[in-house]
Amino acid sequence: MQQLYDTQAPNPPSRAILVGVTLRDSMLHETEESLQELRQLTETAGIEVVCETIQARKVPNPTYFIGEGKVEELKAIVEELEADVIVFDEELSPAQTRNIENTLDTATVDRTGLILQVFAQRALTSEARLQVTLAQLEYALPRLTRMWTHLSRMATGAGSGSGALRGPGETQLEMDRRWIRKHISHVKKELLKVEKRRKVQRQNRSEKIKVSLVGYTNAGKSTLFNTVTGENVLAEDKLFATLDSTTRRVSLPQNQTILLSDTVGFIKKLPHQLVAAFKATLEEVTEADLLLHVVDISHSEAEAQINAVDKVLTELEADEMPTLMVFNKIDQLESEDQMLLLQSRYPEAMPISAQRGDGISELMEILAERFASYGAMINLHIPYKDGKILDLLYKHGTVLDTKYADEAVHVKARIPSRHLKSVSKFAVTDLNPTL
Ligand SMILES: Nc1nc2c(ncn2[C@@H]2O[C@H](COP(=O)(O)OP(=O)(O)OP(=O)(O)O)[C@@H](O)[C@H]2O)c(=O)[nH]1
Ligand SMILES: [Mg+2]
Repeated sequence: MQQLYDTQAPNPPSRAILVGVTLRDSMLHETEESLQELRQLTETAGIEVVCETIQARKVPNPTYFIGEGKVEELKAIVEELEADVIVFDEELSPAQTRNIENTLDTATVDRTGLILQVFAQRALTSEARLQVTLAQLEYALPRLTRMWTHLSRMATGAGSGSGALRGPGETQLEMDRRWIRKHISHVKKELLKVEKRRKVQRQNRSEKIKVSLVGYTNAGKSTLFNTVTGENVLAEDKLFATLDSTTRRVSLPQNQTILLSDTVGFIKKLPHQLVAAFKATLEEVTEADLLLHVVDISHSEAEAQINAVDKVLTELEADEMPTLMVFNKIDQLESEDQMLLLQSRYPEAMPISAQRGDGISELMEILAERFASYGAMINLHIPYKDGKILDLLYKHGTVLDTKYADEAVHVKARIPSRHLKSVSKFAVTDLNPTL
C-alpha cells in the first residue's frame, strides 16, 4: 500500500484535463507557467495531458472552486476526449473534490494530490516510501474520495487485518477513517526508528563541515553533486528525480574535507504534509554549516523558483542559515538578461555549469575560503602506544598526512578547537587555532 493511484490498481487514470484558475490577485502568465509545471508533474506521473483550460475568477466558487458553467463545459470535454482524471492546479477542499467528482463522474485530484502521487512513484528507499505514505495518509484522511476506493477495498477485504473489522454501529466511512488513523500511527512509529538511526549517523558527523545542496526540483543539484564527488547518483530531466539524501566526502583546495549532501528538491506549493513527513531527510538541510542554493538560471521562472525555495526554507526554519547561491546551467542561457538582473540582486552568486564543469574549481576555492577558519591545523608526533589519539583525529578531524616512523606516527591534521586539549601534549609545532 503505497500509492493512492496505485499503478497496480484496476484502473489507474491515463488521460488528464488540467484546470488552472487565475484569481483576482494573480496574473494570467503566472497561471500559465504554473500550468506548464503541472503538465510536467502529470506526465512524470505517467498520465497523458489531453486538454488544458484556464478560468479567470474573482474568488473561488465554494462548491466547485471553478464556476458552474465551467463545470458543464468540462463535462462535455471529458466525454469528447475520454478523459479519466481532472487535475486542478489549486488546492481543493475535500468537499469541492467530492462535488466535482460526483458531477463529472470522473476522478479529481489537486496539485497536492498529484505531487504526492509523483513522490509515491519515485520513492525508492524504504525511508522515502514511509515518508510518502505518511503524507498520503494525512492527505487522504479528510478526503476519502474516489482516490481512496482501492485503499478502502484493501482495508475491508478479507484477511486485511484487525483494522478491517467493522465495529458495532460503525459506518463504512468511520471504519475507513479508523483504518487510516491506525495506519498513520504505525507509519509514524516506523519513522521514529529511522530518525533515531539518522541521529546516530549525524552524531558521527557532528565535527565535520557539512554542506547541503538545496534548490528547486530539476535545478541540477544531483548533477553538481556528481561532478564534485565523482559519484553517479540519478540526475535526469524529470521533476523529483531525487527523494533521498546522499552524503559524500569532498576535499577542498586548502586540504579541508567537507561532507556534501544531495537531497530532495523543492517546488511551488510543496504540500505541507510532505515537508512534515520528510522531516528526517530534510534534517540534512537544517543541520548543515552551509547551504548551497542551486538555481537553474536558464529557466524563465528562475526568480520565482528562488522565492519558492526560500519559502520552503522558512517553513523548515532554515531561512537564516548561511547560504551560498550558485547560478547553474549557464551553458544553456539564451540571453544574459535574466542572469544580469539576478546577479544585481544576488551579487555573491557563482555562475557555473554543473554539466560542463564551468566554474566548479572557483566554487571549490570559495568554499575553501569560507571554511579556512574551521578548526586548527596541527602537526603531531604520536607514539604507537597512544593509537587512540589517532582514532580521535580520524573521528573528529581531518587527517591530512601521516608518516610512519620507528616509534611514532607523524600526523598533520585539522581538528576542531574543543579537541585541541586532548591532543596538545603530542603537538610538535605551536598550536595555532586560527589556521
Ligand atoms: N545544460 C545543462 N543541463 C544541466 C546542468 N546541470 C544539470 N542539468 C540537467 O538538468 C536536469 C536535472 O538535473 P538534476 O541534477 O537531476 O536536477 P536536481 O536538482 O537534482 O533535480 P531533482 O532531484 O529532481 O530535484 C538533468 O537533465 C541534467 O542533465 C547544466 O549545467 N547545464
Ligand atoms: Mg536530484
